[in-house]
Amino acid sequence: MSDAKYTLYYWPMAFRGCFISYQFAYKNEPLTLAGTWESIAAMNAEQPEEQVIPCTGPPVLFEHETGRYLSQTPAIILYAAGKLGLAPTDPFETAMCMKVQMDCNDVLMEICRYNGSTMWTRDEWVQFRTRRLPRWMRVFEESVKRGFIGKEQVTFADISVFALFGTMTRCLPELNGDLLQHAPNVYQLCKRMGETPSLAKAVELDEQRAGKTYCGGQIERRFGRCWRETI
Ligand SMILES: N[C@@H](CCC(=O)N[C@@H](CS)C(=O)NCC(=O)O)C(=O)O
Repeated sequence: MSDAKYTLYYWPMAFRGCFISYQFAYKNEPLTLAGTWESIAAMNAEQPEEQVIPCTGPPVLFEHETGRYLSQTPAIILYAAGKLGLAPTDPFETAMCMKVQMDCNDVLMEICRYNGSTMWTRDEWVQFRTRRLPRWMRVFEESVKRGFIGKEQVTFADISVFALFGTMTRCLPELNGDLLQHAPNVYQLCKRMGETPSLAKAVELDEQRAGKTYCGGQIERRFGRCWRETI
């Protein structure tokens, strides 16, 4: 029987769920990963009034001891970071980590086009890749330079940045060069984090579980087409 104190409900891929699972993994804290394509689709189809926590989509964290559920990635990370010792003690520094984490969340929303509400066209993808994404990368690069992330004491923000760009470049390796060009310090940070044995193991499990699936569904298939047409 697992000695995990928490269960994470998410699609069987890394995308947004790994922002949470990597926090646990980094600290070698067991976490049960739950969710199949069918069960998460069923969870999303439930009415808010009948859901364990009213939300539009996972990740959802379940705390075994208290029977409580929490949704929204930043809220889950903030809560878990407190439990795992990954949040700074100074409230302003914690808020700064949240700023970085929510920057990551914004990038995810942009890259998955607000959960596939519109599909990438070749031109829009080229625009995004040549303008908006480099700007985002520079935002994170400047965050390293200003000491918000990448310090000796690893925080939930560092792990979030790894979850964002480590996963993005693992699943879409064509973007490795973009990250190296626009955010060399972020590239190095992700490399360092990825070499941590506990995180390396979690990434390997994600790779075994879902291969290089990035955000799943139709939007993922559209990515494939954008790549073929632009590279
Ligand atoms: N703001 C939420 C977004 C949650 C979210 O969009 N989840 C996706 C999976 S990555 C989903 O399944 N959404 C279904 C939907 O929005 O209908 C968070 O940060 O957790």
